Amino acid sequence: MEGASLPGTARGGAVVNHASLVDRLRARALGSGAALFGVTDLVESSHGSRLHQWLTDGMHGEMSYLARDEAVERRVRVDRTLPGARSAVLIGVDYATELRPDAEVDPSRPVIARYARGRDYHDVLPGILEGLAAVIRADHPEARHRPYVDTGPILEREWARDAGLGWFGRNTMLIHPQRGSWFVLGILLTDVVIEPTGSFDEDRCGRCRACLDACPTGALLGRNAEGAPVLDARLCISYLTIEAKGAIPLDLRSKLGNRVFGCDICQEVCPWNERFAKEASLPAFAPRADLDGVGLVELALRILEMSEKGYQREFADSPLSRPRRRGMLRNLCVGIGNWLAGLDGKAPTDALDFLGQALTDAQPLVRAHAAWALGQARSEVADTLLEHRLREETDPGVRVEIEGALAWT
Ligand code: B12
Ligand code: SF4
Ligand code: SF4
Repeated sequence: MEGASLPGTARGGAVVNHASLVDRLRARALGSGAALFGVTDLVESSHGSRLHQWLTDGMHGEMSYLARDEAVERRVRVDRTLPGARSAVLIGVDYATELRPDAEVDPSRPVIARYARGRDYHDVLPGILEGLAAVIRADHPEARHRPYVDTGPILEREWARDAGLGWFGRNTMLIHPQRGSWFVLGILLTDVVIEPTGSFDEDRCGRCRACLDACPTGALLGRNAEGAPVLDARLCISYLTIEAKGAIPLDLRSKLGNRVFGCDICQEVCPWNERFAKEASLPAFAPRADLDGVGLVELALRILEMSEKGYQREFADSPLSRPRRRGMLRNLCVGIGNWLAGLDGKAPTDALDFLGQALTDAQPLVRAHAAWALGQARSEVADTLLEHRLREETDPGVRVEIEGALAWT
């Protein structure tokens, strides 16, 4: 936590000026663009059983990388990742450049989660953590370190809570009382003992339930008997648009609205963000110019014309690369379908043109979601496109989508 300096201490016979190390680490972190800083001891996770239960309940969906035995063990026991690990230095970096809610945004425009509007934080935070490692190395040349920014099985939020960076909100986000939750986390494991800065033990959600009420899909299930916030990732728009590889379940598509990458709703409504959030200071998080003010159809057409290689090149330094071209087109088709559903059969020509082209894309996933979107248009032109395609379509899954889309007539 942004906080006080601590007295020097003696450990293992050697007197080390921890106070000054913590102070220098804090100064380096804050000077490099972090908003929050803290240090914690590394003990076995006290919430390992919660992680096991979440996985046993299948709430991680297709994110099998979370459930592998080795990954679970390493999440609970950090010394499996860095033998002899004793301390963790945590940073929180603000990323939001737009603090107002997105709700009023025009439904013909895509909403992309705030963390993904600029450069990928996975590429930005490691540099700050390497700088912190250099500060430790100046005192302890033999020290071993391991920086992580979602890059390994680490319970980042739990260690961040233990380092004083905030509490687990009902939306499962780590929230800091002077910052809200628009920050991402990075962690540096080290085998050097550094004096901890103190954990954040309160729950400041009080009786508020704003995030639970606002979540469009019911993914937030409230706190369990132990007080841990529970999220069913399979229902979360963030999971559906970024992590899920296959079709978006039919009953959830309309709930996505125009959120085509990630979701910020449960943070937008949080009073701690309304009151305390601050804009990102790092220029890396400035929104990409090519996404600024772009329409759903314009962006979808641009991506449709790219190959997968071209898409990866275009979004190389952006989180948008993760769902790949086909996942992003899937999401855009759903966004366009939801927009068209609100137009009473008056679908604009460019939207129908795009969906007609997407209906012949090489990827069945794209064709399937284009078919669904055409069904939302409720227009003769859309039906003609669907009927033509049905004559040629050979993929059974896409045929089912086309038949479903035509079923309204
Ligand atoms: C998998 C994952 C997801 C999944 C699942 C999210 C989830 N809530 O579990 C999906 C794809 C849905 C997702 C979405 C998002 N994510 Co994400 N995600 C992760 C990841 C990689 C692992 C999280 C995990 O292990 N979940 C499993 C659950 C069981 O663990 P947990 O959430 O840490 O929960 C702990 C508590 O339940 C606690 N606990 C247990 N018992 C008790 C008891 C009490 C009393 C208390 C208080 C707590 C407690 O123990 C658990 C384990 O330590 C982390 C990075 C990381 N390595 O940690 C990023 C991370 C959590 N994500 C992050 C972000 C920014 C997002 C999004 C905002 C992105 C977006 N805009 O779309 C959304 C937010 C959705 C939401 N409301 O959570 C940030 C969060 C930063 C913050 N301020 O909290 C992280 C930390 C990445 C980072 N490096 O910054 N994410
Ligand atoms: S990110 Fe969106 S869908 Fe996921 S829990 Fe929050 S409000 Fe619900
Ligand atoms: S919206 Fe309310 S309940 Fe949800 S995390 Fe914020 S303070 Fe907690």
